[in-house]
Amino acid sequence: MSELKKIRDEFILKLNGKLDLIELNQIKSDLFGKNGLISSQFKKIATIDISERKKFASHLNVIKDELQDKINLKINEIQNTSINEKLKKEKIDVTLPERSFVRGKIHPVSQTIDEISSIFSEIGFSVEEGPDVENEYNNFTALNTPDNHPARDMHDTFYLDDKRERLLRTHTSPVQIRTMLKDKPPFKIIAPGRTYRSDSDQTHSPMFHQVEGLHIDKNINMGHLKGCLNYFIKEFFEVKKIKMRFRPSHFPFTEPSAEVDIGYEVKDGKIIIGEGDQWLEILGCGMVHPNVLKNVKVDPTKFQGYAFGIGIDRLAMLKYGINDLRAFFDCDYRWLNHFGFDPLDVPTNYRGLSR
Ligand code: 2NM
Repeated sequence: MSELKKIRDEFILKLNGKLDLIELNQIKSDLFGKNGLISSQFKKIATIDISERKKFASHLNVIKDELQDKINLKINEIQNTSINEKLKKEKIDVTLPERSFVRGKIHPVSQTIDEISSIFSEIGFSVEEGPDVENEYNNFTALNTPDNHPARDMHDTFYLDDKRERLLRTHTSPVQIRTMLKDKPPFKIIAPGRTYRSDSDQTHSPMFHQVEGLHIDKNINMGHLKGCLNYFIKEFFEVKKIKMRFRPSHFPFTEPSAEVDIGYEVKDGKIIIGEGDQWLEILGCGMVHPNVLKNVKVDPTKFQGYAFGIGIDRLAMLKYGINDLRAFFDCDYRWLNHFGFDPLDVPTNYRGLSR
């Protein structure tokens, strides 16, 4: 029997036995590896007498193919068996109910801040933010609020140290101060965010939300302020017409100052904004006091403008029919599920601002 036939018979016999993947790979390398039996036979071809060479080479090729095919077949068999065993073990029961999951909701205050930001961005305001922990200068002094002003009282402000240097901001005006100190006029910004006052009852929470606006340029007057607020209120409440009145008021940081009321009526127990003869106070505003501009190195003979402050929580309650302020901050999941917004829902007055 030729040497080739001996190799062939020996390995066919081996390959007919029960083998695992490791044993098969061993056989593969014994035959076809660098110094494998078949590989060595190929190297031998050149040394064989020319008359025998062709016959030997073709015989070798046939045996090589046979062994290779046999090994591949075996590998396939093993792989199929293991897949079939897996399939048998891991049956999928398509009749099982789906796994439940909970999707979060957007808090009405977050939703309202997004809406307000997008309304103001439409008319050229950009959004600025600042820290909740402020210093006394940014929160009071720069804003023309003298040392003895009632707003500085212990009962109102949360101070963070005995020297009263650090405090929780009582409004977002310090953001406007920071912006005016770091940039040059003109300014057209809004500052939404958390604010803090030591006040807690049915209608006051010690933490609440405000958005303040500031527009400083050459020749900005109260007409611009009225136009801006009128546009905002109509957009926010999604009404075509609004009744609005300015009442004289006082803030240390504006002169003149005003409070703005909007007209409403109650129909079938629901508040309707823009009609009726009832008045609802919704914001404070005025022309920025020259002292404030001087404090932030803006020349009040060249630049002037208006500012306003709006309470966000109450606006959200009005728009979305929520009647208890405290529920906003209870973190009651059932409440949020009811009053919250779907993260993937596009609000009716969506303007392309992304969260
Ligand atoms: C209000 C009412 C009136 C106000 C003023 C400023 C600043 F920094 F520019 F001086 N920011 N916000 C302002 C003016 C706030 O809230 C009721």
